[in-house]
Amino acid sequence: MSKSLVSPNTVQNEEQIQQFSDFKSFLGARKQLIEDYLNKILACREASPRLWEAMHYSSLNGGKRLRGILCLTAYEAICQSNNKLVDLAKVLPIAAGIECIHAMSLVHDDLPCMDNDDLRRGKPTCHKAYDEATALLAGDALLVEGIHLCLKADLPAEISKKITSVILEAVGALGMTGGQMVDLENTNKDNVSLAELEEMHKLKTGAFLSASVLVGGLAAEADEKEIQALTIYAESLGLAFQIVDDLLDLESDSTTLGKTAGKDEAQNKTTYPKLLGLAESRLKAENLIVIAKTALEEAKISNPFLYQIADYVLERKY
Ligand code: GRG
Repeated sequence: MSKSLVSPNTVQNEEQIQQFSDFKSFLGARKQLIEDYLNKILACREASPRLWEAMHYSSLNGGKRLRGILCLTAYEAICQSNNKLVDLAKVLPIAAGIECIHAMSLVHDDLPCMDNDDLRRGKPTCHKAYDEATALLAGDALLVEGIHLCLKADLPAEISKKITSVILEAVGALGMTGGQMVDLENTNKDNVSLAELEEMHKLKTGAFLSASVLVGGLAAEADEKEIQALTIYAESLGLAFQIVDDLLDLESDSTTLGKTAGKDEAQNKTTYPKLLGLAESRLKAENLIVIAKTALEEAKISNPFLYQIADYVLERKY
């Protein structure tokens, strides 16, 4: 970590916060932290080993852990801004819970009645590796486990309640689930406008990604100004993430993506490149990343990795 970007007064728990020389090792270490925790939680084999196996298979099968890492990093950044002790153990259950809920959304999204896909994270989708009923139940159980983990974090009750409520709102009918419904309704429709596309993605992808950042800030007891900055950062990041997703679906291949490339066109979905073209879509994503980083700068949130995650969202290859 570049020392100049970290306040000299920053209090850090050296046992838990290693100093990373580069962004790649930071991402790797945070991913490992989340996965080690998930491995312990999902090691249970009681009642139905097949169900637990399917849950394990669907959540510990690769994945960038972007949402969990965003939660941890937002927490760390706000603690650092306010010279508070960083104790990642306090938010790790929330980061892991977020990844369970995310895994659940992928399992259900891949089902034949939704996007009907065979490949996820470079492996057969849950319903292909197991069967549809097991995939449905594994998704259900991952959702419940995710919510339970959010409540298990060692935080004051009021904060814990607020965090769980933010996450539930982001995945419910006013968030991800609602967005998925609109996506299904928009499929095969020829006249979806840019405003409608944006609204759908704000719900389907943006709301949960934003919540992942926000709850990290809430766990660190961010003030109003910091919450506002994190909200702008997260919403811009969420939209940029989706635009890049559309571009990758068009420009990359299934091996690199770990999921079926070219699906949007095959399913006649409206996308950013379809409405704006490739160059303008990329420019829009780049501008959103500038907006995200400017919001952090203006609120004097200086954790370098929060900025680098924004660049990573733009530059990612899968
Ligand atoms: C959560 C209650 C509840 C219901 C889910 C199926 C469904 C309803 C929603 C689908 C949401 C969905 C799949 C949105 C797509 C978001 C997206 C682009 C996911 C890919 O995220 P990455 O690239 O994946 O971060 P990895 O594999 O890296 O984790």
